[in-house]
Amino acid sequence: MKNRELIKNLAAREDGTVTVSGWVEKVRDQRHVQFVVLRDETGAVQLVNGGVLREADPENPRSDILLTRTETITHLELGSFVTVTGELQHNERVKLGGVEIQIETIEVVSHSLAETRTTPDSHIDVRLDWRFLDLRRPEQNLIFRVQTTFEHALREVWMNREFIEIHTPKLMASASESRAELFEVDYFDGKAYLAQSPQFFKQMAQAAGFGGIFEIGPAFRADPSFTSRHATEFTSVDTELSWIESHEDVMELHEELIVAGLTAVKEKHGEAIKKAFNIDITVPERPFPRIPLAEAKEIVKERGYEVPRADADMDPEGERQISAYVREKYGHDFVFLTDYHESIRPFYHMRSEEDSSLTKSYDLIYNGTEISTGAQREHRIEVLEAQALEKGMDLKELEFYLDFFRYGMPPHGGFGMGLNRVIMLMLGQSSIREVTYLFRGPTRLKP
Ligand code: AMO
Repeated sequence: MKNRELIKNLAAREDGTVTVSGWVEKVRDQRHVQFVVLRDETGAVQLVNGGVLREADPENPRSDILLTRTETITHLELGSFVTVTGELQHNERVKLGGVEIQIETIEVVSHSLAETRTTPDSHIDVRLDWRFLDLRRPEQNLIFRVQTTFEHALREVWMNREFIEIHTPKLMASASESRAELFEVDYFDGKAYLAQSPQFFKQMAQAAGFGGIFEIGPAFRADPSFTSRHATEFTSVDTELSWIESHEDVMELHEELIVAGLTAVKEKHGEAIKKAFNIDITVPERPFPRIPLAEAKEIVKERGYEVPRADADMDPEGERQISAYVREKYGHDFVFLTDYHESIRPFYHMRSEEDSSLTKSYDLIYNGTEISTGAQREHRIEVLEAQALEKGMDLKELEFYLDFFRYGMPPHGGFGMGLNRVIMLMLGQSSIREVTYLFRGPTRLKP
């Protein structure tokens, strides 16, 4: 609509006739005056019908118009989409933005059913069943604006570095991560697998001579768990670059991206985030603290928590504990855990020159939860094959991937980061369900 005014722009506009469109958030139908709160994607405004007429008045030439308008408002269902034209008036006493609109005409463009399907206090499953209604809340809208800003800031870093954006296939012939979390689908006369990560294909871009690349796209994991941080489909932020000397180069790029993302979010949405979630966005100092995994486990143990298996990755409580330590000691929300034992890392991670039982890899922990895994990759085909065999992998199935390394491959590395987890932790949300547009889990495929 050409003359439609966005609600956020009303306060800065002069008094006069305006047209706004949105959905009905509240109606107060009093004897002599009616109030409607109308919300659009940018804000909410109070509409006033001062010309209430409850029954026809032959003395009043505008009787029909006033009566119809009054009845329309009396019967307005919450959630209906309407277009209103009226007189914008600045009025400091109006709490909602200091303006109100005296309604001249109101057109119900699309009616809502009258039932309340979900409220902010409804159970999360009810809210997800009615996700489109749940998302009408301004805090929910803010989450996705923040995500948009964050992604945009990352893209700017990649663009400045002249990285290439790639879109890798999500149908694959083999697993790229643990087979345990693999979705298998019928594919004509055979089987295909949903991509768990663009891992192999971002490495292919290195063999293709692309140098720096990135992708933001879906990843699928057949993970049956119901935790607050697992989804069966999530958005993976991936990057890979050539000619690195070690995983340290990957961590530096990672820091640059995180700092750019949080700076942009703070600048653009800092105030709104404070108001909606009572969270102060902090832009982290570089370099982020780095702690070898073995040392991190010791630190956590000294704090009274022992990670159950000595040869395993940090568990969630261990991650919370090490984050608490880093916050106390360095005042930092992020920590890189480094030097993972090869037994808990995939075959494609490069091993350390000093200690071949360790990998040149890291996990990034943010506010107590892992958001990322990164590494220098093994680019020497003989070593890569040996590592794959050691892990019991089928070289035949990996043949297409191993070929990438047989015709020249520069040293390279990269990381994968769960976008939904980053946004959840940034905005202090209790679950990945809150920050995923449409969550997918073991028992949720709808809507
Ligand atoms: P990894 O398996 O650690 O590494 O995954 C990278 C990041 O993806 C996110 N993530 C998930 N988010 C939501 N639900 C899930 N089920 C889920 N699984 C993973 C996490 C995790 O840190 N190829 C490597 C990355 C690399 O080395 O480049 C990989 O996939 O935030």
